[in-house]
Amino acid sequence: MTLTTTEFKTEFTKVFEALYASNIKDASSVQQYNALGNFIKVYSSENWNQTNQLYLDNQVKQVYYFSMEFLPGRMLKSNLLNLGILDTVRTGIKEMGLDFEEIVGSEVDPALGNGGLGRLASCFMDSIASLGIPGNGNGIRYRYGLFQQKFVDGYQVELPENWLRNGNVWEVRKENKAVTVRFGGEVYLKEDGKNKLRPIYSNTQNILAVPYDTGMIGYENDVVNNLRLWSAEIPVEEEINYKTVADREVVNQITEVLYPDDSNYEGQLLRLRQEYFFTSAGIQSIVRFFKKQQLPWSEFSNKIAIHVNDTHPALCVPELMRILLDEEGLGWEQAWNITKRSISYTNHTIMQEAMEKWPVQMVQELLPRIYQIIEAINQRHIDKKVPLYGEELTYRTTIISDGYIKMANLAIIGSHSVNGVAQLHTDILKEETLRDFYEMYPSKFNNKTNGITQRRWLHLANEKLTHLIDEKIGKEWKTNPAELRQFKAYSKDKDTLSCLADIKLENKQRFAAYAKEKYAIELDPTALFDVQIKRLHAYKRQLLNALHILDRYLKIKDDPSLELQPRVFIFGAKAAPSYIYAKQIIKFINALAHLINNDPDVGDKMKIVFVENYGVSLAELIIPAADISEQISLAGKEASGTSNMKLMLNGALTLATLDGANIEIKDLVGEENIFLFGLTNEEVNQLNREGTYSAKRVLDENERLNRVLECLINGMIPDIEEEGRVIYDSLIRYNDEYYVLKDFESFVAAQERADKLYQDKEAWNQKALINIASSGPFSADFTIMRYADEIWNVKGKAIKNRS
Ligand code: 26Y
Repeated sequence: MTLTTTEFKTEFTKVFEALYASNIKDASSVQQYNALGNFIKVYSSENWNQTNQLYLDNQVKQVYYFSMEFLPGRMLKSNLLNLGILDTVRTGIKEMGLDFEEIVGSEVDPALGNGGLGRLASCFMDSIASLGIPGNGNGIRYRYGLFQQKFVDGYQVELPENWLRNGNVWEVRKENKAVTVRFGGEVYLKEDGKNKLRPIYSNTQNILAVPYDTGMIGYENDVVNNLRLWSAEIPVEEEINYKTVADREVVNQITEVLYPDDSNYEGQLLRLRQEYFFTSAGIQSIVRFFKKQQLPWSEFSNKIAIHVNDTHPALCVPELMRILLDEEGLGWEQAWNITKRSISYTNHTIMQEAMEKWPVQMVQELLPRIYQIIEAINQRHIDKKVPLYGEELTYRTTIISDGYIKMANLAIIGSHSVNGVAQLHTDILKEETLRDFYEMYPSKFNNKTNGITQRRWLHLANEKLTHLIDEKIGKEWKTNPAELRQFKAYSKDKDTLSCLADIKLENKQRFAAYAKEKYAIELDPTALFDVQIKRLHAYKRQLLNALHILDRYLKIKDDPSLELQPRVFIFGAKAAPSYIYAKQIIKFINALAHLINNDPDVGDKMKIVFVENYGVSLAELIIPAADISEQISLAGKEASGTSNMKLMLNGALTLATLDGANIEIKDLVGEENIFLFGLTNEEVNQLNREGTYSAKRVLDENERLNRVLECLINGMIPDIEEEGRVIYDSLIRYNDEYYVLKDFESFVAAQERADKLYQDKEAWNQKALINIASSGPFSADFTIMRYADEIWNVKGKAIKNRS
């Protein structure tokens, strides 16, 4: 299918007029965006339909990626790119006298996730479609996305994110595909006359799950897969039972808000409801689809792969069992084999507080039949494993213990594959966090290092760099990212290096213009741009970054004539609303920013920009402008990280601990092209084992650090009396759980190495180029190929020359 500019203009105008019955030039940019979205939907609908039909006709194996979070980002431009009509449409829009970027910018960025895990799910959707793999996303259509973050007096304030305020052009409501999800009530098992026990339910609350489908358009391959998000509604026949607003609220609530917390425990019951809601709806629709094909049950796991993105959808295990046992009448062994063979699980964190567990009583009351099944799975696990592994080990792996249901245990026992998201993370899972399971099921464990889609994170976010690469090495890298390594040949080419520098400067100017407009902060685009963008967590150590900034500030105050490499420090981070300490760090950094940005002694030597409401769209603005990528988590804590990959792909140099995927970045670029610092995972483990670490001693031995910490409590930074004290105490009184002080000196030394290198522009640009050229292996296309081959056993469309 080719589309000329003239055809586009004609078709687009038609769509617009049909929608708004008015003149396009008078329309608002939201209306223009809506019309363009509709045009794209129509343009791609044939492929969407055909893809579906093709999968059905050929009875191909399909993947279902279950995720509580998706962070797709704005979709207009990426859909145009993948359809191969970005340039045509852009030109057409321009010729019509409209502003393309303004139209693009009027799309609301759907924040249906918290952070890394949700964005990963969306990168995966892009790669699955682009590889022509028959794949589907399954999640929740939250009425409100992750809160909008505002700063008021430097404090984070959360506002509701009404992302559907202008409607959503991409989705298609499919009420004909709705299913019923059952909660609560009582259940008992009754002989059905055919020697089978069937459950009898009473007093259940039945909720209608209505799917909204969104096309996931593959890159120039005519494939359109499906992302299915479920919304909770009152079934029409039950309207009569909902007499009060409060009654109705209980139902609406299920898909009302994204659980805004990726660290702590809150609103447990609601979250459990959400998890069962989208899991049950998804599994029901899979089984319905499978039955339509009239294949024997033995074919189920040859046709269907169900992937659970962390434990949030782990109820897939008992739900599939329930349907197979209760509704389809299969025996336990057969149902169990089907379940295990179909389901696979990714772990994304080793942080104990993010390991999901539900009180037994809560599950019993909310999901009585599911509870019975979990109990039976647990009992069979014990009966089978005790003779093989003994009681002690087996009881450490049970699903139910101490009055809780452990979701990771359920996911591991009920699946055939368990993977971590970077090599170190997988090693830690095997050796520490999930060690007992590794002993029991060594062959289930495997690593799948995360990846990112180069289409969004380079092609769209950094078009100038894309053109430069195209010009030098051709376009092959777009479908085979390994080809990016060809770019290395230009690492000594002065012309290329200077183009690279110009592009970086332009991207920095673009960010500077944003900072000026939004925050009235003047930035010098020739300064070094230092970027840390990720959720706010103690283990990610934004605090370490801030202490280094404070240290520099003191140096300037001591000697205002000091020659320092000018720097712009950019932060983007949301804190979970209930995570008080994280919010205190935000306040501290904002107060520090205020002090430094307004101190005439500092001038252009240092500026701090803490952007509000960091998300996918802001990442697209910030990442291309970065010189340094801060990846400074305490070693062993960050499962993988993915901003590290995006920043590297855009030519930032990584300043990092040996944590998560940073280690793999180091292996690819070589130690001379990365700034490493800090404790290693082994060293952290050793310190933890010895238990002799004393933050106070580190402080006593380091005069410079001592001065920095004093500033937290001596009033030098206005308006942080409480926060400064709490942070100080976390470091000294509570002995610095994340070894911020221990790593301080080596962090500062790494920063000094970075400053020094930045003086030598050519050397710096060379390293930037090597980083770009080495980032191919982090393409999500490769990650997905490995999932497809090694876990899901699904095939993509014939893809040329990928290695
Ligand atoms: C239990 C619930 C509160 C919860 C909700 C969300 C627990 C965890 C999460 C999200 C975790 C997450 O985003 N983890 C990140 O996953 C990325 C993708 O694998 C990793 O790159 C990153 O290191 C990890 O922190």
